[in-house]
Amino acid sequence: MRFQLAILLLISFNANAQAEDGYDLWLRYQPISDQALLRDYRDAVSAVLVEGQSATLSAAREELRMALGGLLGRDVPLVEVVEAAVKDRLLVAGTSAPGGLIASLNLANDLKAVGEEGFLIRSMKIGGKRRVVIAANKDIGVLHGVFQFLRLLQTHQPIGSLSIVTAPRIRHRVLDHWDNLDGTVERGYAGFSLWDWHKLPDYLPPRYKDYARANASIGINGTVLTNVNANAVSLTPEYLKKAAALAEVFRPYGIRVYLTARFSAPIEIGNLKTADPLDPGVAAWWKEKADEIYRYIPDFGGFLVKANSEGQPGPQQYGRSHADGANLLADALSPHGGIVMWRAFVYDDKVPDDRAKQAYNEFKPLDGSFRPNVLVQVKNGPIDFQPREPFHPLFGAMPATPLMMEFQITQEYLGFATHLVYLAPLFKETLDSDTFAKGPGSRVARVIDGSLHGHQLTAIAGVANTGSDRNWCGSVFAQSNWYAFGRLAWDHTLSAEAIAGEWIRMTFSNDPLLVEKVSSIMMASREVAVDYMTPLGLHHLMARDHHYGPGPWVSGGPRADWTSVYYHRADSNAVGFDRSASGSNAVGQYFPPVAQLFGSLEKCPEKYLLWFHHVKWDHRMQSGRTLWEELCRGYQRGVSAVRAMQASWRSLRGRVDAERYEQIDAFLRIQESEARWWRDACILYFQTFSKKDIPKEVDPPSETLDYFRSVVKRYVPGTARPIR
Ligand code: GCW
Repeated sequence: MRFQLAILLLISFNANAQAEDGYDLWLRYQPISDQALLRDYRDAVSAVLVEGQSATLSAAREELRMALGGLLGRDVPLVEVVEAAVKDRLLVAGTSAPGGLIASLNLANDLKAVGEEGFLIRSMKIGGKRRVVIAANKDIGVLHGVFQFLRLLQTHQPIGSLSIVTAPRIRHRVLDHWDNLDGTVERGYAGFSLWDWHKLPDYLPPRYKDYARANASIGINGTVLTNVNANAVSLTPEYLKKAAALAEVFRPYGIRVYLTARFSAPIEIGNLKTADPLDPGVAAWWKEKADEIYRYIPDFGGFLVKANSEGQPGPQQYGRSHADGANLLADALSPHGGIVMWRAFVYDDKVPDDRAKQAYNEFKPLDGSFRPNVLVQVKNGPIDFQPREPFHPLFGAMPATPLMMEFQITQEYLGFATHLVYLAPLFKETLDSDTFAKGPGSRVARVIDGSLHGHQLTAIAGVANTGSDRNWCGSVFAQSNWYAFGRLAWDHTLSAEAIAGEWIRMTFSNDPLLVEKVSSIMMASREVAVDYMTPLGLHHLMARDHHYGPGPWVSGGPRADWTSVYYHRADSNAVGFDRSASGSNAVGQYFPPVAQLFGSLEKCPEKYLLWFHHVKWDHRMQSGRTLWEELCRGYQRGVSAVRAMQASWRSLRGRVDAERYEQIDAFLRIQESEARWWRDACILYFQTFSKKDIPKEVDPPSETLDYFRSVVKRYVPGTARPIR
C-alpha cells in the first residue's frame, strides 16, 4: 500500500515536473482558472469549423483541438459543416475558397490587406448567430490567425468584439542556426544542435514539429539550418536528403528551409580546380547544384553566405567582388525563386582602417550591382552584436539594394543563457534609430521593411538560441528573445513591453502581480547588462575566443581587431575609440544630422560616448561627475540592479511552479556573481590607467586585478571550433 502510494506520488511529482520544464515554451495552454472568463470563452467557442483540406489546415485543427482542450478544460467539437453546430457559438476559420462559409461573408476587400501570410479575426453575426471568424487568403494565414486567436485566450483578452487585420511587414522572417554537422552549435548555450543529422532522414522526433509550431506561432517563416561558417558537405546528396526531411516536417507550418553555401564548395565537393565566380564551369556547377537541391526541396528558400570574413572563402580570393559572388549564386537560384542572403559582416586586420568602417567601405560602392534576388544581410551594429552598438551605417546607405537585418538572439556577448537579458529593447533601439537617409523619419525599420526605398524583397534574421536542452534555449527567459524576435519580425511597431506582457502571460501566468514584476525585470534587464559589462559606449571587452566573462586586458594574439585594447584604447589620459572626424571618422559614414550628433563630444548621447570618442578621465559628464566616476557608478548600478531583479523574483515564490522558479533563481545568482566579476575586473583594470580612487558608493573589489587576469575558463560552451 505504502509502496503504491510512493509510486503514485512519484508519478504525480514527475508529471508536474514534466509539465513545467519549459519544453512547451509559450504554447502551454494551461486551463483558464478565472471562471467568468472561462464561461465567456466556452460560450464563444463551443464548436470549431476549419474549412478546407490541406496539411496546414490539419495543423490548424490539431492546434485548436489541443489548445482549446487545455485552455477551456474540455474537448471542443471540430465540425465539418456549419449546420451541425448551427445552434452553437462557432469559431470559423479558413480561406475564401469558393463554396465555403467564409466565401459567403464578402471579406474579399478586407482580405486584400492581409497578403499571403496575414489574416483577419472578426466577431460577426452570421445568420443571426455570433461567430468568431478567422479568415485569410492562404492556408498559412489561417494557421497564423489561429495562433493569434489562441494568444488572445492565453493572455485573457476579451473576444466579444474582435476586429484584427494584420500582415507581416517583412517578407522573410528567418532564424539563422549556427549549427554544425557534428551537432555542436557555434555560440549556442542550450546544448547541442536540434538537428540530429546522424539519424536524419529516417528518424523525425516530435521535437521537429514542435519547433515548427513554435516558429509558426510567432510568424517566423524560414530557417537556415546550418552555420555560416559553412561546411560544403551539407550540400552533398546525402545531407540534402536529411535537410529535405526537415523541410517536409516544417512545410505545413509555412517554414522554408535555407542552407549556408560554402563558397569553395565547387572545389571541395565538386572536384573543380577553382571557385572563381566568373568561371563558367563554376557557374554551371552552382546551377546544377541548385537544380539538384530543388529536386529534393521544391520550396527551398535559398542560400545564406559568409564570404571573405574570419577565414571563410569568398570571391575576393579570385580578385572578384562580393557582388560577383552573390550574383553567381543568385543566378543559380533564380529559376527556382530562391534568394541569396549575402552577409556584410566583413572585416580584415590587414586593412589599416577602423573595423567599424570596413563593411560600409566594402559594400556601399556595390550598391545597385546585385541581382534582384539578393539581399545584403547587415548586423544591427558595425562591430558584432555587442550589448550596445549604434545602428550600422549601411542602413540607409544602399538605396538600390535590399538590406536585411541580422540580430543575434543567442547571447554570445550577453552572459550566455544564464543571464536574464530581454532583447526586445535592443532590437527596438536599432529598428527605431533614424538614419536620416531621406530626411527625418528614415528609421532603420523602414529600410528593412522596404518602405523607405521601395523594395519588395525584404527580410530579417535572428541568430537562433535554440538547442537540445529540454527548455530549448538554455533558460526560460532566453525563450522570450526567440519570441520577441518573431513578433517584431512580423510587426516592428509592437512595443517591447507589449511583447513582454504577452510572453509572460503565456509562459508563466496572467497573475497581475507576476505580470507587473516580471515585466519590470525584463524591461530593465538589457540596460542592466550594459551597465555591468560595457557602460557608456564601451564595447568588445570580453574574454578571448569563448567570450565568457570580462577580458578588458586582452591584447596581442593573432589579430589586433580581436583584442579589447583595440576597442577601448585606454591610456593614462583618456579612454574610448575616437571615431570622430579627428579620429577614424567612422561618424562620416552616417548621414549628416547623425554624423554631427555622434561626432560631437558635447552632443553625443552618453550611451555611445566611448564608442565614438576618446574621453578624458576627468571629463565632466551631464551629471556633473567625472567620466571615471560615472564609469564606476555604471558598473555598480548594474550589479545593484541584478540584486533588485533577484529580490523581485524571490517575491514571486509560490506564484510560479517550483521547477522553473528554482532554476531562474539559481541563474539569477549566477548573473549576480558574474555581474560583480565584470564590475570588479573592469574597474580594477581601468583604474591602472585613470589612477583614481574607486568612488565610495561602489563596492570594493573582492579580488585583485592579478586574480581576475589569471582566471582561465575551460570547455566553455559554444566556442568556435574547426568545422571540417
Ligand atoms: O560574433 C562573431 C562570432 C563568430 C561568428 C561570427 C559571424 C559564426 O564570434 O562565432 O561566426 O561573429 O557572425 O560570422
